[in-house]
Amino acid sequence: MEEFNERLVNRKEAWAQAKRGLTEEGVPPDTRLRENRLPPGQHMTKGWPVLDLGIHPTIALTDWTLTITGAVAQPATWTWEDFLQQPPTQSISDFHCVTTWSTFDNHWEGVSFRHLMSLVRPLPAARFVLFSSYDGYTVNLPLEACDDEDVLLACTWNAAPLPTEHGGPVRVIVPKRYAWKGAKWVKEITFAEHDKPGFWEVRGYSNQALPWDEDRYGY
Ligand SMILES: Nc1nc2c(c(=O)[nH]1)N[C@H]1C(S)=C(S)[C@@H](COP(=O)(O)O)O[C@H]1N2
Ligand SMILES: [Mo]
Repeated sequence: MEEFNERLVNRKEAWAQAKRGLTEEGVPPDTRLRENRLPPGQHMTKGWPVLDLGIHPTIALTDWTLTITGAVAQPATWTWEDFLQQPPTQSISDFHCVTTWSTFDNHWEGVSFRHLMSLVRPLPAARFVLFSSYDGYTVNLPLEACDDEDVLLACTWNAAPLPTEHGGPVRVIVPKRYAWKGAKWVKEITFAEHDKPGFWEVRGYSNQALPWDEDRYGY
């Protein structure tokens, strides 16, 4: 097993520690619909930077599986064939990394989270969703953040297969949260009664991660 890029992890962790409890004033919600598409403190970047723990797992499509488990009526493990058999969905969204870069108008195609939910049927007690990935990464979200029309398991970006370094074959996209909430190389999705902070959430980053509230850091 490769090691995480420890310098990067330490740097981001120290940054969150220094900034603990700080938020900027949120901007009015309608602002984002007009001229200003950049959440506070963000800048637009060219291209699409790669940001992760430094491990890029290459998973042969024949070995790839996605397990959906926990507080659901119908747990599932999908092979790549199973994934391709789901109805495809498309969505266009902006992407905001907590390190302040943003990209606009990403075209995603994949399987919508709502479709996945309709198959596995979360139990009434399920209130959180925990994602884990082939690189050892984990991230958590409230169920209501995932139960949204623009949340998907993406396998293409701008009409091409999602490159490995960006989380291919399949990554999660949650446009209304900072990008760390979207697990690259997603391997397992667990519906849960209780929350469980993920990789960055235990290292000083916000549990909610709302870009328009500049909600970057934990307390
Ligand atoms: N599995 C996994 N997913 C991850 C990460 C990671 O390290 N591992 N990094 C997160 C962070 S901090 C960001 S900003 C985005 C970056 O996605 P990109 O490299 O495609 O730009 O992925 C998120 N998802
Ligand atoms: Mo990030």
